[in-house]
Amino acid sequence: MLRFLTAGESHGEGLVAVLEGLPAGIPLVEDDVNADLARRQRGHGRGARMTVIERDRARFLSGVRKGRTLGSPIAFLILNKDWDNWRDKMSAAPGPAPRPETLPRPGHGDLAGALKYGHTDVRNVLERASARETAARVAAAGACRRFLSELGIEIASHVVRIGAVAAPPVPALRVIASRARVERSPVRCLDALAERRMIAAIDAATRARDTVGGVVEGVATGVPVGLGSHVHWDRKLDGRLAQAVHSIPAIKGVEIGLGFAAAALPGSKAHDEIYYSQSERRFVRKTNRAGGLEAGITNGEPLVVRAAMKPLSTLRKPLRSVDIRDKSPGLAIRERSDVCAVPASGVVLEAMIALVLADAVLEKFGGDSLAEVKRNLRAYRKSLESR
Ligand code: EPS
Repeated sequence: MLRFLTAGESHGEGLVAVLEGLPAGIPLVEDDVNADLARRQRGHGRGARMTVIERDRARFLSGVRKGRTLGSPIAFLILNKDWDNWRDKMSAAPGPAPRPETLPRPGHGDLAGALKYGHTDVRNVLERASARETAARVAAAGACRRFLSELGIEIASHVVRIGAVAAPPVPALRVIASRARVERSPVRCLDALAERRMIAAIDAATRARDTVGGVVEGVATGVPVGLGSHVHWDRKLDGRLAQAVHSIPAIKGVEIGLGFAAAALPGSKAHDEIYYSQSERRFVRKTNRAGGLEAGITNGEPLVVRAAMKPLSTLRKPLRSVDIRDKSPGLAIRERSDVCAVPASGVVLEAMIALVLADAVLEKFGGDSLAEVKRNLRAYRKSLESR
């Protein structure tokens, strides 16, 4: 239904995304996308690249005319300001190669990528393994988010853990209602006490020349019953979400609803009992332990997805490594990087949720124009009321 590709090296000239399959007639301006790009750059613990050098903005090269999508592929271009500093090292033109980087970082793609692709310079791997690529995803997802919001589907995220500091749980509807507050927090956390302790944890990691990971939670409200399907493994929406979220760099775990905690509970405490609301004329739950998904199908409750981010693998006090040229021991390469990118990863989590949901919506409700999708969704909702 919906397809998207990204291209671009971290210190190349720029990033490109192509999104194909969005219907025509969606109101869309570059600022819709740029707002998300700006959110992705922020967060306590980001390094000089994000805070000083880049000011990400996407240009639409195609697919949008006079503020509305055309139904044709939308191409996004984000230029890297850092390119000016890397032009010589990263140029596509033939010429002398700069000194190769040969001491792979444990935890990064450097070693496995170099072995797999036959590279003798790990820069040929790390440039694309960099989380810089997520800016292109966020741009494409910004268009999906605009589409979904036309259908009453809203997506938000917040940070629920940084290192050893956890924030208390927040109901999905409150996360959506508190979006502005999340953005005012330097760590995108809704709890003031946890926020202070998270900032302190990042500062401690900075002082120790270390890095720190965490957990982000993404929620989506207004999601209709019936996205995804139970009938086949690759149509299950929980599986599709898990794949998409796991593909975010440094994400090592994905949970939906109670997630891993459900394994420790008895069945009587792990599910959401079913009620019928006469006034709303729909089936309702008083809890949302399933995180809005049962058997791979959305059940009409808010979607709740968490992602665990490992501490970034570029350390100012590097770990032991081996030189891939002569196998001699050494310390891993030390790059300028972030101490903590957990707040930013929440924005990327929202992006992946938006891309997966937009695809699932189009699968269920089809339509070449926004008006057609809305008509199909309205008719479906009406049919549910008469059940
Ligand atoms: C990254 C290293 C840092 C981060 C980068 C991801 O970049 P640099 O090496 O240029 O300082 O800032 O993140 C981004 C550029 C971004 O847009 O999120 C890495 O090695 O993954």
